[in-house]
Amino acid sequence: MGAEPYYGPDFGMLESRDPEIAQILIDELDRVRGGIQLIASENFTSPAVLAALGSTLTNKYAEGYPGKRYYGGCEVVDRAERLAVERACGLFGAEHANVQPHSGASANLAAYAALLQPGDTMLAMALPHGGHLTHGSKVNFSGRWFDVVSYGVRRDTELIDYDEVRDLALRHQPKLIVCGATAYPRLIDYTAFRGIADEVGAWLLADAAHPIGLMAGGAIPSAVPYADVVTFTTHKALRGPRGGAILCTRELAGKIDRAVFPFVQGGPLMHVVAAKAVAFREAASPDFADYARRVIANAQALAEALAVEGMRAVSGGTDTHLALIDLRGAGVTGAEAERRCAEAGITLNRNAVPYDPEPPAITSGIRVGTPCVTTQGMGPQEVKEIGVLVTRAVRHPGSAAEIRERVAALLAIHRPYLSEY
Ligand code: DSN
Repeated sequence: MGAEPYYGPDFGMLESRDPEIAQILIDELDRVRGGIQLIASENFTSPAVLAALGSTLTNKYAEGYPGKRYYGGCEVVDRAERLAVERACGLFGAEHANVQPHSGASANLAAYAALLQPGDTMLAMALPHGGHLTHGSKVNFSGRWFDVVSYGVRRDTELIDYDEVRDLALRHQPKLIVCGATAYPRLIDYTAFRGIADEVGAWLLADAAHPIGLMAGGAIPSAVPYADVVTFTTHKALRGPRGGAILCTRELAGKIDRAVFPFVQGGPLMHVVAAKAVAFREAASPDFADYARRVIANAQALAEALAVEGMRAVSGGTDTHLALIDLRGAGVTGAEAERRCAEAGITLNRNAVPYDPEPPAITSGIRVGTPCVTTQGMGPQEVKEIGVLVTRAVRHPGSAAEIRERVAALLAIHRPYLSEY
């Protein structure tokens, strides 16, 4: 193509002032551009998002909220936060948004702080079945501070067992029910969760970090009309800066805001807040709606291509941006598959499959996602080829060099961060 890589705003300045760090930026972008990125929780932000991130807004202390700050001189950054909040509410049809959480984990911590007291019972999806650390893992604050009851997926269908969720809710009477996952390829039935939460008088929190971009693009049903609180990250399929956010009902707005600041966080990262506003605006465009639909079509094409090659998708496929592949039939662990794919120029992560006999550091599965390759402009045809390459890399480690050549051929046409981006 002959186009130069785009290393970010003011890169020339960085190169002259700090060549060591500039070299790290070059090496990282070269790494990304030199392989296929299938990590389901990653994406390539736009240059506009990068420009907001690399801006002087990083300098400003703005503890508090627009119009109610604990520092002077916040009148300009207030405009950025108000826009971010307004755009988030408009994009998702939410009554209230808090755009300050630094991450998905701090968004969840704040949401729990708003709704629970230490020792209260919450019901959430088990990490080994696709949940998240902050959904009650013993090694996380959520598992240490709350009485956590976990639900999972059925052994036969590998789908959430809503009967089990209801039984557990009736038996344990949780104050909070959490729905949402990091490695669940199917749609979540928010109507069913709402019904169960109402039956036991629990709050319903949807952790939509993974599917939020698909919801923003209207490609899957939104959790917002059903959940009291929706937490999410802005950097996955949504394609914004690394960070978190919370949507909630008007009724919970004050509690959520006080939980984010001053309970969980101090000063917000105003450059990130501005970058979130940019991403929300981008996600409201018809192009983004088309992108969200293509992400799912690509994930389905990838899961099908892997299945044709004998690599089974958990639950038989996907409705979203990711597929979870069970490698037990292939006789390779997730850790080994991750390593073999990396050698062949394909980046993905090992992941536990439901009822996994292997420990979390090894696992019996891999998770593959299509937000990155779709941003690069790849479609089902290219993605099917990627499925063949993943299978070959996993099954035939000796063929890494040959696979790298095919990866390079795909990337020659679909390379991220070109100068004409
Ligand atoms: N680490 C994220 C993921 O990869 O799914 C979730 O926090």
